[in-house]
Amino acid sequence: MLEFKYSNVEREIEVYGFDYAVKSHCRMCHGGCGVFVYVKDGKIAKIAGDPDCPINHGTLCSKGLASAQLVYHPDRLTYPVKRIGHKGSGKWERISWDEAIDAIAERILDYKDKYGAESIVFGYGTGRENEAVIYRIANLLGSPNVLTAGHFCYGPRISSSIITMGTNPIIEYEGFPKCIMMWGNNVTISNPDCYKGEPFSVALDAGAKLIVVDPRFTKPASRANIWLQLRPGTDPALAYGILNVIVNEGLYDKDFVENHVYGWEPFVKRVNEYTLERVEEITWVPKEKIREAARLFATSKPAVIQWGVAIEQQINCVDNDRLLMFIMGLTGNIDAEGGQVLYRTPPIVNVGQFGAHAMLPREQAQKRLGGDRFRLASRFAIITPKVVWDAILDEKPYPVKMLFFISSNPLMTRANAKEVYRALEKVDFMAVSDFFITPTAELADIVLPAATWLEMDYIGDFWKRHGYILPRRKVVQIGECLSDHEMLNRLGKKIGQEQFWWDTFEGGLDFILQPMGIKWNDFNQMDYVRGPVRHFKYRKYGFSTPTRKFELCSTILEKMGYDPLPQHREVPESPVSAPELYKEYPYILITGARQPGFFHTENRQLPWLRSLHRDPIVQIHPDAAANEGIKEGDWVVIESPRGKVRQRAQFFAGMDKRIVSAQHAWWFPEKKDPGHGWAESNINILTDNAYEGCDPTFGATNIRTLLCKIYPEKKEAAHE
Ligand SMILES: Nc1nc2c(c(=O)[nH]1)N[C@H]1C(S)=C(S)[C@@H](COP(=O)(O)OP(=O)(O)OC[C@H]3O[C@@H](n4cnc5c(=O)[nH]c(N)nc54)[C@H](O)[C@@H]3O)O[C@H]1N2
Ligand SMILES: Nc1nc2c(c(=O)[nH]1)N[C@H]1C(S)=C(S)[C@@H](COP(=O)(O)OP(=O)(O)OC[C@H]3O[C@@H](n4cnc5c(=O)[nH]c(N)nc54)[C@H](O)[C@@H]3O)O[C@H]1N2
Ligand code: SF4
Ligand SMILES: [Mo]
Repeated sequence: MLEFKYSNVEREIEVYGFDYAVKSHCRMCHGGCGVFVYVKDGKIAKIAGDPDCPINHGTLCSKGLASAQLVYHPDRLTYPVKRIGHKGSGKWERISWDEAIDAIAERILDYKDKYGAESIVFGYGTGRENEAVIYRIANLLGSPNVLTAGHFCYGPRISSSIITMGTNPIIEYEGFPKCIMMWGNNVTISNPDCYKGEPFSVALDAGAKLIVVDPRFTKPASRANIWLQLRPGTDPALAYGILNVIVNEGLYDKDFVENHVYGWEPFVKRVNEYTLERVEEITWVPKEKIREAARLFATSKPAVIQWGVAIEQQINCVDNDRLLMFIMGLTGNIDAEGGQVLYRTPPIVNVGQFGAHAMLPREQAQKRLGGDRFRLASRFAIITPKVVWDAILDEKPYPVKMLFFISSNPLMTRANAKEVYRALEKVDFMAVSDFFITPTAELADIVLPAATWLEMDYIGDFWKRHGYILPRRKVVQIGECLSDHEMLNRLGKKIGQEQFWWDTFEGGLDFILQPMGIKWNDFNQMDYVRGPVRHFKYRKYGFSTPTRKFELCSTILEKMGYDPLPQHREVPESPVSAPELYKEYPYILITGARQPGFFHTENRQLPWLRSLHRDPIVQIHPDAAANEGIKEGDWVVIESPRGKVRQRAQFFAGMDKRIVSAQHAWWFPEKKDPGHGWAESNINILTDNAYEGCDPTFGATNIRTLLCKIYPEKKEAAHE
């Protein structure tokens, strides 16, 4: 049995009278933190951090600590339901699992027969460790359309790293980087993907220098040696400014450039187009500061970039990602100790292989919605949501008849929410798998009750790039809830895919582990497994790209007909690109800075976490607020050309007066009508998804940088 090495688990059990503890890994966010789950009388009594876990070293965030409030929440859906009234009526009837799976299977087979498998769209949100099963069922069915958050989150980072250097470089914090550049990220709140805030904080405490690139004075910015307070959406220009200094002052790694990069000359030419004077004008960052930051970063070894999603939710998405990788590469930090390592996972069936991408017939892949336009995204099986809404609303290029969302709340989280609503209202049939009947689920025909991370066995983190896999262990069973893996395992067998699924999903876990020569029952006895860690592999093997080099000029993008070098594009709605609109909407709106207790639309029902954030908050500079007649705490209206919503004003002097920063994903589960207030404060009513505003290669929507006006709600009432 597992040992509880340095922790005081046995003592806790004795002193507090728990019955036993289960060692597992949290997944209230993207997951990874090691936990002990204490059980008393068959119920989860307490969750605590596992000091032996190399991911979190015993630390946990508020969400992890509050997990039991999710598991036992009285509003949770604990059995399958079907809608009995009209869409949005809020009237549901209990059905059995067999009825639910049969009804969904019947619809799938019927639409496939009449309109082709492409008329069925599977969807999920951010990484919930179910993407491998979702792609598997879709690919085996022949549908090329899986709608994820991947167009504007993580997908671009992974894809652009693959085309540049073969895989995604991850910071080796245990190698103690000497300088950290935190770019559009706030890791101590967000703990995203492969990262947790704790190792970052430990590296800072150990003396690492810090450069923060953020329009807002965040907590990390308050600890920074240099804060680059850029105009939102101008990241590529700023990155080019930094590269300009690195190239022209000869601060780059000469061996790396001579032997390992592709496209150096055209790249240098492009770099020289971005003079520091031009960059200062575009970005609002003084050129001296850019120079200082470039020198600090390039002369500290090792140095790393802790990058975030802010740079991906813009028109420059993929080019932003690539430029940051160029800074890492040219300063010699790729695959260096304490730099950004191209980790290997243990030998397992990876997400792509499990997802059965190779089994999607070519002619079906060619039907992928938006595939002609967003060619890089399509190569990685990713689509932008608007193509789905268009296919439902206009039936172009062909009709989409069925949606199956498994762990997503797109009405709240995708751009142009009013259009999303119209599409969800119109679609012929929709199934949803979730913990609650969310505003999106209210528009479904069938809702399936999903199991939380405490209710399933799973191989945690096997989709990540840090090289670890972590056993997640089932602690309790709630009602009839099933993991997404188990429910899709059942559904797959009903739609002609019998030979590709298992008796129970434990067979799927065995399949993933097969290359290691072990089964789930063996892995279940382990703490974790990590792939081999080796540095500078490219010196021996080259990079895993078409040229075997680190590609500054992307041969893959060039072949697809794109500019092979990154460029700065002005975001479509900005004071520069839309001066007339700016007169009417005189603030730059940024959205979505993460809040500790929530995970997008999640956790607003959980008492501990809601008590951290009671109302939706928009930050405004006190001078701007004075101009608009707004007092701190007022409910205000934020309005863009697409609509308006209400949030409460919080004064924040740590950003330019021309910027306001609004929270995203707000709905009100405490409102018991079927809308649950989805349109009141949902900032995505204001965001845009027009094709012209999307990243041309990936279809990322511009949800971070828009124009808006803001005024007291009282003023609005007086006008009406
Ligand atoms: N304006 C604006 N919009 C944004 C962002 C922003 O910064 N600004 N950020 C965007 C980003 S980066 C992302 S990734 C998307 C996220 O978008 P989504 O993933 O759609 O957002 P969530 O609210 O996390 O929705 C997840 C839903 O799945 C349920 N759920 C959680 N875990 C599971 C599970 O294991 N199984 C099942 N079946 N259900 C589960 C939850 O209850 C919740 O209802 O939002 C984006 N939207
Ligand atoms: N608690 C919590 N944790 C989460 C999530 C959550 O909802 N809640 N969501 C998860 C998901 S799916 C994701 S993708 C990650 C994202 O997590 P992070 O990558 O850390 O992103 P954010 O906190 O959204 O934004 C980071 C910073 O970007 C800044 N920013 C805004 N616009 C710009 C810009 O144009 N340029 C630059 N350089 N900076 C800008 C904001 O001011 C903010 O401080 O967090 C994950 N973790
Ligand atoms: S950071 Fe994520 S994995 Fe860690 S405790 Fe918080 S919610 Fe759980
Ligand atoms: Mo995300």
